[in-house]
Amino acid sequence: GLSDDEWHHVLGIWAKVEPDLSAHGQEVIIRLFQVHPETQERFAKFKNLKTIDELRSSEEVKKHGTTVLTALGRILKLKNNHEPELKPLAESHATKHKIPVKYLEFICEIIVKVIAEKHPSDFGADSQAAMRKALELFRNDMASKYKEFGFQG
Ligand code: BLA
Repeated sequence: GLSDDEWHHVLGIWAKVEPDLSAHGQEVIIRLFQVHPETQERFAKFKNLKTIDELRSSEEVKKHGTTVLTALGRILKLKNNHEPELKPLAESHATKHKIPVKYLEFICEIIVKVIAEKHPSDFGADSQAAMRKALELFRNDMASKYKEFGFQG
């Protein structure tokens, strides 16, 4: 797990993200699809969006970005005790969406980059390191739950 000090960093920067969660979420999803186009293929509902303009003007993309960051925020706020929140997410991702752990790594890296771009003066080295650690904890626990649900990830 993370120390109290590390969680303090994580939740401090998250408080800066939250007032504009949907803009952050939209940017994360669009960036994910641009940098790793194979991830877009996982979404039946986004397969028709071919250009950056189509992605930018899609309310559905914005909505999914908000869903993702809302879920992540709830998990982060539970700190080291995120299991009750994580379990249903791991189940849907293992059995229904079948999202490889590699893709979780992709999106976590992009989340750090997007926050760094939008909050250059509030997301220093210590905060970034703490956020990376929190996201690694999230991914590792998703990966072990995946196995419980019979998905090798
Ligand atoms: C759906 N993803 C969801 C849902 C939530 C998240 C809460 C809706 C409820 C559910 O189906 O369980 C949460 N998604 C997250 C979180 C992250 C995220 C917390 O990306 C990352 C921090 N899911 C992934 C990744 C992909 C993904 C990396 O974690 C794609 C590469 C896909 N999530 C995915 C898909 C759906 C989904 C395909 C269903 C979308 C739909 O059809 O509505």
